[in-house]
Amino acid sequence: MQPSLATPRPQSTTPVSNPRSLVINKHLSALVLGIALATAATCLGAFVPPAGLQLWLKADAITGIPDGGAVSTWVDSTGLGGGRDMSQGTAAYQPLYQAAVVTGPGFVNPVVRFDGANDVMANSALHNAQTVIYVAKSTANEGVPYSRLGTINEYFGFVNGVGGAAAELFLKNPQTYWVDAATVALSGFHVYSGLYSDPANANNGSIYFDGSLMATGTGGSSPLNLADVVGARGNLPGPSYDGFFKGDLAEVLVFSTNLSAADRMAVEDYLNKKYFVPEPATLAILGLGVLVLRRRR
Ligand SMILES: [Ca+2]
Repeated sequence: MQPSLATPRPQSTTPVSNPRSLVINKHLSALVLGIALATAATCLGAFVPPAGLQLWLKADAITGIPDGGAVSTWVDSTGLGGGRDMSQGTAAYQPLYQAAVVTGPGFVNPVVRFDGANDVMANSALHNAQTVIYVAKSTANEGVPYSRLGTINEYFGFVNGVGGAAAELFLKNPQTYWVDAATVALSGFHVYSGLYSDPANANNGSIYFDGSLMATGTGGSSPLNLADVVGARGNLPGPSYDGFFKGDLAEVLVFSTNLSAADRMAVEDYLNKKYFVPEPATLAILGLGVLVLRRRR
Protein backbone atom coordinates (compact mmCIF):
# COMPACT_ATOMS: atom_id res chain seq x y z
CA MET A 1 0.00 0.00 0.00
CA GLN A 2 1.31 3.42 -0.96
CA PRO A 3 2.05 5.78 1.91
CA SER A 4 -0.26 8.75 1.99
CA LEU A 5 1.21 11.83 0.35
CA ALA A 6 -0.68 13.95 2.82
CA THR A 7 1.29 12.64 5.80
CA PRO A 8 2.52 15.76 7.65
CA ARG A 9 6.25 16.19 8.07
CA PRO A 10 7.61 16.21 11.64
CA GLN A 11 7.66 19.78 12.95
CA SER A 12 10.89 21.33 14.16
CA THR A 13 10.97 22.07 17.87
CA THR A 14 13.47 24.94 17.52
CA PRO A 15 12.02 27.98 19.32
CA VAL A 16 11.41 30.88 16.93
CA SER A 17 12.28 33.52 19.49
CA ASN A 18 15.82 32.33 20.30
CA PRO A 19 17.62 35.69 20.94
CA ARG A 20 20.98 34.35 19.81
CA SER A 21 19.68 33.11 16.48
CA LEU A 22 18.00 36.48 15.90
CA VAL A 23 21.33 38.28 16.40
CA ILE A 24 23.08 35.87 14.06
CA ASN A 25 20.32 36.33 11.49
CA LYS A 26 20.65 40.12 11.73
CA HIS A 27 24.39 39.92 11.11
CA LEU A 28 23.84 37.43 8.30
CA SER A 29 21.22 39.63 6.70
CA ALA A 30 23.47 42.68 6.82
CA LEU A 31 26.33 40.67 5.30
CA VAL A 32 24.09 39.24 2.58
CA LEU A 33 22.69 42.69 1.81
CA GLY A 34 26.19 44.14 1.49
CA ILE A 35 27.42 41.36 -0.76
CA ALA A 36 24.26 41.45 -2.87
CA LEU A 37 24.36 45.24 -3.36
CA ALA A 38 28.04 45.09 -4.25
CA THR A 39 27.29 42.31 -6.73
CA ALA A 40 24.49 44.34 -8.33
CA ALA A 41 26.66 47.44 -8.60
CA THR A 42 29.43 45.40 -10.16
CA CYS A 43 27.09 43.77 -12.68
CA LEU A 44 25.81 47.07 -14.09
CA GLY A 45 28.78 49.29 -13.39
CA ALA A 46 31.24 46.95 -15.07
CA PHE A 47 29.59 47.10 -18.49
CA VAL A 48 32.10 48.24 -21.10
CA PRO A 49 30.53 48.92 -24.49
CA PRO A 50 32.12 47.35 -27.58
CA ALA A 51 34.63 49.33 -29.62
CA GLY A 52 33.32 52.07 -31.86
CA LEU A 53 31.00 53.75 -29.36
CA GLN A 54 30.32 57.31 -30.51
CA LEU A 55 27.34 58.41 -28.42
CA TRP A 56 25.95 57.12 -25.13
CA LEU A 57 22.89 58.84 -23.74
CA LYS A 58 21.61 57.58 -20.40
CA ALA A 59 18.67 59.23 -18.70
CA ASP A 60 20.18 58.15 -15.38
CA ALA A 61 23.30 60.19 -16.14
CA ILE A 62 21.25 63.39 -16.02
CA THR A 63 21.73 65.25 -12.74
CA GLY A 64 20.35 68.41 -11.21
CA ILE A 65 16.95 68.33 -12.92
CA PRO A 66 13.88 67.69 -10.74
CA ASP A 67 11.21 65.17 -11.67
CA GLY A 68 9.22 66.72 -14.52
CA GLY A 69 11.82 69.39 -15.21
CA ALA A 70 12.87 70.50 -18.68
CA VAL A 71 16.05 69.00 -20.14
CA SER A 72 18.29 71.58 -21.80
CA THR A 73 21.32 69.26 -21.84
CA TRP A 74 21.47 65.46 -22.03
CA VAL A 75 25.04 64.63 -21.21
CA ASP A 76 26.93 62.12 -23.34
CA SER A 77 28.56 59.33 -21.33
CA THR A 78 31.19 58.14 -23.83
CA GLY A 79 33.84 60.40 -22.32
CA LEU A 80 34.92 61.34 -25.86
CA GLY A 81 33.76 64.96 -25.60
CA GLY A 82 33.83 66.83 -28.89
CA GLY A 83 30.39 68.39 -28.62
CA ARG A 84 28.55 65.11 -28.04
CA ASP A 85 26.22 66.40 -25.32
CA MET A 86 22.70 66.81 -26.66
CA SER A 87 21.20 70.26 -26.17
CA GLN A 88 18.08 72.32 -26.73
CA GLY A 89 18.12 76.03 -25.91
CA THR A 90 14.45 76.78 -26.57
CA ALA A 91 12.33 76.01 -23.53
CA ALA A 92 9.24 74.99 -25.53
CA TYR A 93 11.28 72.39 -27.44
CA GLN A 94 12.91 70.79 -24.41
CA PRO A 95 11.83 67.28 -23.39
CA LEU A 96 11.09 66.51 -19.76
CA TYR A 97 13.04 64.48 -17.23
CA GLN A 98 10.88 61.83 -15.54
CA ALA A 99 12.64 60.40 -12.51
CA ALA A 100 10.98 57.02 -11.96
CA VAL A 101 9.39 55.47 -15.04
CA VAL A 102 11.05 52.13 -15.88
CA THR A 103 10.75 50.39 -12.55
CA GLY A 104 10.71 46.89 -11.15
CA PRO A 105 11.91 44.88 -8.14
CA GLY A 106 15.13 46.52 -7.03
CA PHE A 107 15.45 49.08 -9.81
CA VAL A 108 14.16 52.54 -10.70
CA ASN A 109 15.15 54.16 -14.00
CA PRO A 110 14.39 57.65 -15.28
CA VAL A 111 13.56 58.61 -18.87
CA VAL A 112 13.56 61.66 -21.11
CA ARG A 113 10.00 62.27 -22.31
CA PHE A 114 9.33 63.84 -25.72
CA ASP A 115 5.98 65.48 -26.47
CA GLY A 116 5.64 64.50 -30.15
CA ALA A 117 4.93 68.12 -31.08
CA ASN A 118 8.26 69.96 -31.15
CA ASP A 119 10.65 68.46 -28.59
CA VAL A 120 14.05 67.64 -30.08
CA MET A 121 17.71 67.69 -29.05
CA ALA A 122 20.82 67.75 -31.21
CA ASN A 123 24.57 67.90 -30.83
CA SER A 124 27.43 69.22 -32.90
CA ALA A 125 29.60 66.10 -32.95
CA LEU A 126 30.32 64.81 -36.44
CA HIS A 127 30.88 61.07 -36.48
CA ASN A 128 29.93 57.93 -38.33
CA ALA A 129 27.07 55.74 -37.16
CA GLN A 130 26.46 52.17 -38.27
CA THR A 131 24.76 50.63 -35.24
CA VAL A 132 22.06 52.27 -33.14
CA ILE A 133 20.59 50.62 -30.06
CA TYR A 134 18.08 52.24 -27.77
CA VAL A 135 15.49 51.59 -25.07
CA ALA A 136 12.26 53.43 -25.72
CA LYS A 137 8.50 53.45 -25.39
CA SER A 138 6.36 55.04 -28.08
CA THR A 139 3.00 56.53 -27.19
CA ALA A 140 1.94 57.88 -30.59
CA ASN A 141 1.49 56.69 -34.15
CA GLU A 142 4.76 57.92 -35.56
CA GLY A 143 8.06 59.14 -34.34
CA VAL A 144 11.80 59.04 -34.82
CA PRO A 145 13.69 58.45 -31.57
CA TYR A 146 17.12 58.77 -33.24
CA SER A 147 18.26 60.37 -36.47
CA ARG A 148 21.22 61.98 -38.16
CA LEU A 149 21.48 65.60 -39.10
CA GLY A 150 23.30 66.53 -42.27
CA THR A 151 23.06 66.93 -46.01
CA ILE A 152 21.92 63.32 -46.02
CA ASN A 153 19.88 62.34 -43.02
CA GLU A 154 19.31 58.83 -41.84
CA TYR A 155 16.95 57.76 -39.19
CA PHE A 156 15.90 54.88 -37.07
CA GLY A 157 12.53 54.75 -35.46
CA PHE A 158 9.18 53.13 -35.50
CA VAL A 159 5.57 53.78 -36.37
CA ASN A 160 3.09 52.67 -33.79
CA GLY A 161 -0.11 51.14 -35.02
CA VAL A 162 -3.31 52.86 -34.01
CA GLY A 163 -3.87 52.16 -30.36
CA GLY A 164 -0.31 50.98 -29.97
CA ALA A 165 -1.18 47.46 -31.12
CA ALA A 166 1.48 47.10 -33.77
CA ALA A 167 4.44 48.93 -35.18
CA GLU A 168 6.66 49.31 -38.16
CA LEU A 169 10.36 49.67 -37.52
CA PHE A 170 12.43 51.40 -40.11
CA LEU A 171 15.96 52.20 -41.00
CA LYS A 172 15.98 54.82 -43.69
CA ASN A 173 17.81 57.43 -45.66
CA PRO A 174 15.94 60.20 -47.49
CA GLN A 175 15.77 58.34 -50.78
CA THR A 176 14.56 54.93 -49.75
CA TYR A 177 13.63 52.63 -46.95
CA TRP A 178 16.38 50.10 -46.45
CA VAL A 179 14.53 48.15 -43.83
CA ASP A 180 10.83 48.42 -43.29
CA ALA A 181 7.57 46.64 -42.68
CA ALA A 182 8.35 44.69 -39.57
CA THR A 183 5.09 44.51 -37.72
CA VAL A 184 5.47 43.80 -34.05
CA ALA A 185 3.31 43.97 -30.97
CA LEU A 186 4.20 47.09 -29.06
CA SER A 187 3.42 48.23 -25.59
CA GLY A 188 5.74 49.47 -22.94
CA PHE A 189 9.50 49.67 -23.19
CA HIS A 190 11.65 47.62 -25.56
CA VAL A 191 15.21 47.32 -26.79
CA TYR A 192 15.54 48.36 -30.45
CA SER A 193 18.69 47.66 -32.45
CA GLY A 194 19.47 48.74 -35.98
CA LEU A 195 22.55 47.97 -38.11
CA TYR A 196 23.18 49.44 -41.53
CA SER A 197 25.34 46.51 -42.66
CA ASP A 198 24.84 43.61 -40.30
CA PRO A 199 27.76 41.13 -40.35
CA ALA A 200 25.46 38.55 -38.77
CA ASN A 201 22.97 38.88 -41.62
CA ALA A 202 24.92 38.87 -44.90
CA ASN A 203 25.71 42.57 -44.44
CA ASN A 204 22.10 43.54 -44.94
CA GLY A 205 20.47 46.35 -43.03
CA SER A 206 18.88 44.73 -39.99
CA ILE A 207 16.46 45.65 -37.24
CA TYR A 208 16.18 43.74 -34.00
CA PHE A 209 13.36 44.05 -31.50
CA ASP A 210 14.27 42.83 -28.00
CA GLY A 211 17.13 40.88 -29.52
CA SER A 212 15.08 39.12 -32.23
CA LEU A 213 15.67 39.85 -35.91
CA MET A 214 12.53 41.60 -37.18
CA ALA A 215 13.39 42.85 -40.66
CA THR A 216 16.19 43.06 -43.18
CA GLY A 217 16.88 45.04 -46.31
CA THR A 218 19.61 45.51 -48.87
CA GLY A 219 21.31 48.78 -49.57
CA GLY A 220 23.54 49.37 -46.64
CA SER A 221 25.30 52.64 -46.09
CA SER A 222 28.70 54.15 -46.46
CA PRO A 223 29.85 55.79 -43.23
CA LEU A 224 28.53 59.31 -42.97
CA ASN A 225 30.03 62.03 -40.87
CA LEU A 226 26.93 63.57 -39.32
CA ALA A 227 25.65 64.91 -36.01
CA ASP A 228 23.06 63.24 -33.78
CA VAL A 229 19.41 64.11 -33.20
CA VAL A 230 17.04 62.57 -30.66
CA GLY A 231 13.28 63.10 -30.61
CA ALA A 232 12.71 63.85 -34.29
CA ARG A 233 14.09 63.46 -37.80
CA GLY A 234 16.72 66.01 -38.61
CA ASN A 235 16.73 67.53 -42.08
CA LEU A 236 18.77 70.08 -43.94
CA PRO A 237 18.55 72.82 -44.97
CA GLY A 238 17.48 74.55 -41.85
CA PRO A 239 18.06 72.60 -39.86
CA SER A 240 14.46 71.61 -39.71
CA TYR A 241 12.78 68.68 -38.07
CA ASP A 242 9.79 66.45 -38.60
CA GLY A 243 8.69 63.00 -37.45
CA PHE A 244 8.57 64.13 -33.84
CA PHE A 245 8.76 61.25 -31.40
CA LYS A 246 6.10 61.02 -28.71
CA GLY A 247 7.25 58.81 -25.90
CA ASP A 248 10.10 58.02 -23.57
CA LEU A 249 13.77 57.45 -24.27
CA ALA A 250 15.76 55.78 -21.53
CA GLU A 251 19.10 55.06 -23.19
CA VAL A 252 20.74 55.38 -26.61
CA LEU A 253 24.03 53.88 -27.83
CA VAL A 254 25.48 54.70 -31.25
CA PHE A 255 28.50 52.96 -32.78
CA SER A 256 30.61 53.86 -35.80
CA THR A 257 30.97 50.14 -36.50
CA ASN A 258 28.53 47.40 -37.45
CA LEU A 259 28.54 45.34 -34.29
CA SER A 260 29.13 41.61 -34.45
CA ALA A 261 26.30 39.43 -33.19
CA ALA A 262 28.20 38.84 -29.95
CA ASP A 263 28.81 42.55 -29.38
CA ARG A 264 25.23 43.49 -30.24
CA MET A 265 23.92 40.87 -27.85
CA ALA A 266 26.27 42.10 -25.13
CA VAL A 267 24.75 45.58 -25.40
CA GLU A 268 21.21 44.20 -25.53
CA ASP A 269 21.95 42.04 -22.50
CA TYR A 270 23.25 45.02 -20.54
CA LEU A 271 20.11 47.01 -21.40
CA ASN A 272 17.83 44.08 -20.66
CA LYS A 273 19.36 43.58 -17.23
CA LYS A 274 19.23 47.29 -16.46
CA TYR A 275 15.64 47.97 -17.54
CA PHE A 276 13.73 44.71 -17.45
CA VAL A 277 15.23 42.22 -15.00
CA PRO A 278 15.08 42.50 -11.21
CA GLU A 279 18.43 43.35 -9.66
CA PRO A 280 20.57 40.37 -8.66
CA ALA A 281 20.60 41.97 -5.20
CA THR A 282 16.83 41.72 -5.00
CA LEU A 283 16.81 38.12 -6.14
CA ALA A 284 19.58 37.21 -3.69
CA ILE A 285 17.81 38.92 -0.80
CA LEU A 286 14.48 37.37 -1.67
CA GLY A 287 16.02 33.93 -2.11
CA LEU A 288 18.07 34.01 1.08
CA GLY A 289 15.17 35.55 2.96
CA VAL A 290 13.05 32.52 2.10
CA LEU A 291 15.92 30.26 3.12
CA VAL A 292 16.30 31.97 6.50
CA LEU A 293 12.56 31.79 7.12
CA ARG A 294 12.53 28.10 6.32
CA ARG A 295 15.46 27.34 8.59
CA ARG A 296 13.89 29.24 11.46
CA ARG A 297 10.69 27.21 11.43
CA1 LIG B 1 7.37 71.02 -26.38
